[in-house]
Amino acid sequence: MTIRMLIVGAPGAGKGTQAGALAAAFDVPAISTGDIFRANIKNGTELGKKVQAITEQGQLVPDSLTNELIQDRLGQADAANGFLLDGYPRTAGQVDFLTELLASEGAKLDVVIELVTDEDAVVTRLLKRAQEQGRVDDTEEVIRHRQHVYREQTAPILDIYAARDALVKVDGMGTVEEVAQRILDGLAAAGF
Ligand code: B4P
Repeated sequence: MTIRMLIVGAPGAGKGTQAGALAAAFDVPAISTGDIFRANIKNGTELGKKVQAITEQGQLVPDSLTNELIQDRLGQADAANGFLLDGYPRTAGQVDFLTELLASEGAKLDVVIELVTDEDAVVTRLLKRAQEQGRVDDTEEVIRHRQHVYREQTAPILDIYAARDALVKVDGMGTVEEVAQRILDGLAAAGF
């Protein structure tokens, strides 16, 4: 089965945490723009140099760079029969770009999974990750800013997908296993 999915949620909602197993369940690659940016920063690439300060401050990388990256990644062979995008699109401009990119190949998104979480509880999750992994954008100040950016720029795009009847909302609070099961149940109820 070909399936093109997105997983969307506020910072710390559990997107990256859920993406691997979910993608494996549908036999598609999980593609995380955040992971790709972090790998480029770590490897000191030209792209990494351009985005390092932006991501460390919790700002969004400009659409032009992010869209180009996604176009390249979705053009790779393993994405030909579907994918799970994690953390993209995050702006209305990215939604338009992705819609047009897929339409140019006669394709469209099948389903968008929204993880719904409590803002204060996810700050606690992210501060725990800061202790374990030392991610530089996981300080309380930067987390609060990322939440603000999410409310302003990313949350509104969910209305676009709701209007297309492609949105599955899932309660993202609880254990990782509980959330994973709710996602599978939500997808099954939507016919996937
Ligand atoms: P992301 O990498 O997408 O960062 P994130 O929102 O924190 O999500 P992540 O997937 O890492 O964490 P998760 O919620 O799974 O983006 C980082 C930055 O890259 C952005 O700020 C931006 O600068 C840039 N960027 C990325 N995409 C972009 C785009 N499209 N356009 C422009 N800029 C872009 O998990 C968080 C923590 O919670 C983990 O420690 C996890 O263990 C824990 N957790 C998860 N589920 C849990 C549960 N059920 N219970 C307890 N803990 C849980």
